[in-house]
Amino acid sequence: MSPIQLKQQNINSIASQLPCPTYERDLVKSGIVHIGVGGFHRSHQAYYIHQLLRDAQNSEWGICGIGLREGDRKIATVLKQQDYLYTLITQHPEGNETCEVIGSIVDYIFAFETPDLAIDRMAHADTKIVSLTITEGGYNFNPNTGAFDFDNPDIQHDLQYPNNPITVFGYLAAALDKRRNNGLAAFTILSCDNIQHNGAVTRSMFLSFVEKKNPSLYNWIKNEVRFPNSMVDRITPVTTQPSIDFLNTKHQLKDAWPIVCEPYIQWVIEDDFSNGRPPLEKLGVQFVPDVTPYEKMKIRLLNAGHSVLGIPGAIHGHDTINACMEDKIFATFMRHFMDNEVTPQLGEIEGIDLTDYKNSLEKRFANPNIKDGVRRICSESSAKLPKFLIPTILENLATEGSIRYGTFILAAWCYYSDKRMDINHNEIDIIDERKEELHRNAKQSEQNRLSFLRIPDIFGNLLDNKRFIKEYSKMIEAIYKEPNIHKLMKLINQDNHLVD
Ligand code: CS2
Repeated sequence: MSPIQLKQQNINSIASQLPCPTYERDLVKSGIVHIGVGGFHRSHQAYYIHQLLRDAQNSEWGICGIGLREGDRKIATVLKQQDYLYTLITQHPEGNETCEVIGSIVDYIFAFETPDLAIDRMAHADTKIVSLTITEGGYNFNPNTGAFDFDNPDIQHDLQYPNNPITVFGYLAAALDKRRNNGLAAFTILSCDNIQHNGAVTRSMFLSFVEKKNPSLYNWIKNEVRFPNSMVDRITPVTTQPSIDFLNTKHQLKDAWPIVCEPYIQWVIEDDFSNGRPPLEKLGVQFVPDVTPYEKMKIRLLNAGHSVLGIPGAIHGHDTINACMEDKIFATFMRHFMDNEVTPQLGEIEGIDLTDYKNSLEKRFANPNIKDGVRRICSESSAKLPKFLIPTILENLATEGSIRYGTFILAAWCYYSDKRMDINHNEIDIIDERKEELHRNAKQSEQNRLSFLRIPDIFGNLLDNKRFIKEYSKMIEAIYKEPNIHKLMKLINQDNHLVD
């Protein structure tokens, strides 16, 4: 049998192979507009909404995706060809998988080419929520000062041409201005990125932008728009050809961009919406008054834990996170980092047993069927580490806590940015907007041990701390003398600091 193209008109035939949407997708309204339809959005939020449409037959809360960047052209094309349908492949640790066709995305606008359509959709009466996954680096703030970066040329552009925006801030402002002029209620802005206080950060950045642009709109937004904080979680590796082939051969399905994910899924949100919300509590989403402790726990343990494995993993030549976890030295290092450097900074979290949480993270990281690439984990480390790892080091410096695991990762990151080569002399393919700048600074380390850290908007004021400098310098010296990552991690694990 030749494979069937994933498309709405073929749903009945596909349904004999795989679970498919049973709801009338034509009748579903886009109550949610989502900016940044990457793999994570499709394994997480779109999956929750799919279940809601399926189980609760609630047709108000479908999703219209929006792509702002040129790089979104591929997803725009693929989704359109497939009537916005895609397959979600959940990989269980035991080796089996479950597949389901997801139908909650009912439209997609490639705003890069048609900005007006995107603004109109956000300004439409049906739209109640605009949600975002624009990556940790997308919020346009200087982590050192916390201030909005007005020097960004795209922001300058959006201030000058409000009706033809480029950035997410320009789009949100244009759409909200339209709603206000049309007498419509504001939508909620829901950030789903891995940033602590993601809603509050979005609010403060967006208000700084709008204040410059339009003071009366600023007051309206300040009073009317809610920005709930949220914690999101589901490990979603980059889709690779074997997953596409698997659907083809095992299920006779032609899907150009399926999504692979782990079984674990979690979403914790503050119940603070401007204009209604979907009844996601029916699906296990937790609504809490304050999400901060959950966000902090997830970002500092899971996301930082990923980088703690991924950066030395790349130098050592491990390709995936599960390969890092199979390596006892790496697994021990990560657990020590979590126990000794993160846990003391977390305190009590209602309803959470931190030991269970860390044990479950170890299992999730070790899932051999997820094959989460170290390349993905290390991508955009310049945006991730200032949010995932450096705050832990700073808090431990302030409280006299242990810093050696976190500091070693920064030293390893310097070596990685400098040499771009693993210990077997294979090139490391670094994806990072700032990789050249990192490389320039890192490569002077042999002459000046601290050179890598002289990027204040990444490393903040770490350089002002003598204890940190001492520990970091020893680590740099050790790595450059003998880049035997294994040996060094083992020494650190054994409580042998590399520091006298
Ligand atoms: C990862 C996240 O890219 C990363 O650094 O830690 O994408 C992670 O897989 C998700 O946040 C899981 O919820």
